[in-house]
Amino acid sequence: MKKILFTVIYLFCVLVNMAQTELCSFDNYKRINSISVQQSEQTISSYLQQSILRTHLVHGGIFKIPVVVHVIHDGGVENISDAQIQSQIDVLNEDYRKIFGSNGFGNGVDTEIEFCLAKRNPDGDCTNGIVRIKSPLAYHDSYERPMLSALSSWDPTRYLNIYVVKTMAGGVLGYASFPGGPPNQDGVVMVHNAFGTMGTVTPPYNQGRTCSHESGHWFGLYHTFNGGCGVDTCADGDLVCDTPPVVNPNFNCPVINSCNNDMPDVNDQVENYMDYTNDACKSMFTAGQRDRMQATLNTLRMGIWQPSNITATGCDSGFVSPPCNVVADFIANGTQICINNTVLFTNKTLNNATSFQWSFPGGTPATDTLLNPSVTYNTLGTFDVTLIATGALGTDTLTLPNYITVTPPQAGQAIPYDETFEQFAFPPNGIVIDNPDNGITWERDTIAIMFNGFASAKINNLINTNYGQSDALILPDYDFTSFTGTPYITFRWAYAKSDVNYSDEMLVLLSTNCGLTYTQIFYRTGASLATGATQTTPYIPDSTTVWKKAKVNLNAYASFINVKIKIVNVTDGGNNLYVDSLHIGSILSSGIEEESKDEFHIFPNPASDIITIQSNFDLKNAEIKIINVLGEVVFSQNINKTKTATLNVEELKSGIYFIQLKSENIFYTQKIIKQ
Ligand SMILES: [Ca+2]
Ligand SMILES: [Ca+2]
Ligand SMILES: [Ca+2]
Ligand SMILES: [Ca+2]
Ligand SMILES: [Zn+2]
Repeated sequence: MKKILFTVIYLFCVLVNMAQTELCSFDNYKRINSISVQQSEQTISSYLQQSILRTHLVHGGIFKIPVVVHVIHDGGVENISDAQIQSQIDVLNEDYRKIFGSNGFGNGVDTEIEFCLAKRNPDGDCTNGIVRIKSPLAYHDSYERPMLSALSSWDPTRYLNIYVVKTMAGGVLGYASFPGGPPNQDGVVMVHNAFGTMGTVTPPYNQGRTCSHESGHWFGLYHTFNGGCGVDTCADGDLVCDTPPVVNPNFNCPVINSCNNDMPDVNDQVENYMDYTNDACKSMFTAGQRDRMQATLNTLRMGIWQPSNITATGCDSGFVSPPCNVVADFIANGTQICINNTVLFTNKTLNNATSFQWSFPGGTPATDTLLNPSVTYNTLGTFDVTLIATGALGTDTLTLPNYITVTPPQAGQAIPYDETFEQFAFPPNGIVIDNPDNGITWERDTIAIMFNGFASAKINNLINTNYGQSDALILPDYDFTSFTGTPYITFRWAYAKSDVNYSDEMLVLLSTNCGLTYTQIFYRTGASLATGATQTTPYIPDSTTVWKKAKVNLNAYASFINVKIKIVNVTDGGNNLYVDSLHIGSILSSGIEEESKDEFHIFPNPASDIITIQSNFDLKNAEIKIINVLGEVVFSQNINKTKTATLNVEELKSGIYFIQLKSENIFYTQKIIKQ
């Protein structure tokens, strides 16, 4: 197939952000998981205080860490070779063991930690410790971290899970979890071109040190610049006494003395793996860092290095790996579905299978040989799925009995639908609240000046510390088929931020396949969400005029008898978000409500070559993706600080696509037809 070429032409002047980017988003993880990090910190610190002997003497040997590498790719060069993965494991061992003659032989210490690609999986099957999965999650954003674990994860108390992805949002090279954090986020995520020392790696992050850095976080280390200079060189900063304090991340490989509160006052330790300097600059962990990591291994990560686990994972020195037969494995994106919908199967077969034979009783197609097939179920019932995988040594068969259940969709209620939150009962009118953490959630408010009447729905983000948590107003299911006219969803909202740097988010999600997948139809955060000035006190709308109007055309869903819609708040500890005057139906033509101008124009549609995207907002750190009907990303391009961009889709196959525009302040999807 001919290679698809795309160009992005900026019609407006593009300001290039010259500031150094964040290379590792661990500090974002730390902020979001601040409570569990504090708890783990207490465990690590108290172990270090109580331990009179050096912790590694308590253990008296080498801490071996079984590793599984999940390569989450999109079929391109990011599906890196076994040799590139092994080159990263080799660097980890050189750096953590301070191997003589290697790049890791700097001024630091031997941490007595060793890494081993697992030779047995959690079921005891033979493996090379590498899982390869083709998935849209190859384009990674840190909020999708639990989805990576749901796709592929080996028991994190027994394996260090390392994910290698194609791209990471914001140009980040990697990040890691802290010990004792949420199990579905445990491990390290790395971009493929900073992983290992060969193949796809690109300078100056081509010597495997990003992974040495990220696994340092996983063992309980902070950045050397954590908390800036601080006052006390032991109790502040990275809580390691023998790393000199550093005020800001260092890039490249400078000679610099950024803090003068250390005694004696020495230069920043730019050679330390836990700074942001280039790979060639980095060569050491200190004794204090070794002790912190070993404290973690003696407390929060006790199980992983126990001899029984080392034997079970095949990482004991006496174990000789035989050639491994394939191990068939797969996962579906949904198993309880409505009739006439399409299920995506993702192949997770281990050990380099060369061909696949699927069977889908009740599905279309009934058989397939693709890596990741999509199967439509037009028959009611409960159905098995079977995969026979073939490799060099033979075949393996996996049948999941009664895996897919197909039911008829239930007709929703007729529209129009209106809710003004005036009645005392909450949630009203068939609305259900989804509050996964059983903490702060949507409530009825009667204090603010409402857009309509005396009450609205509100969520208090100001006191919500469970950052990243979603709370949804799940609206009743609707039947759009009996409605004549163009259906819209409109509502009013009010919001103010509490901090210039952080903002909560509001999303509206819609499903036409009984909840199998949701499409984001509306998104606001930051400046595009705020209706009032940033304030650290509770935001209370003081007039009807501050309320902004959301309006989304739902005509694309007019033929569905079961339409699910939810309004979601994703908290970042910001401020109150209010929702009122919810309406699903025609646009009210009272003459009082002036419709806000549409904020995006993507034209022409249908298109044959050049598509223009115009926005009323400056698109900050935006990513444009073109996604096909299977959900596969066929194009992605970053733009920054521009209002207009053009794409050339000349060589794209004819058909239906979605253009997805995502930036710091906006999310927008539009269906386009390529002629
Ligand atoms: Ca220090
Ligand atoms: Ca200093
Ligand atoms: Ca109201
Ligand atoms: Ca909640
Ligand atoms: Zn880091």
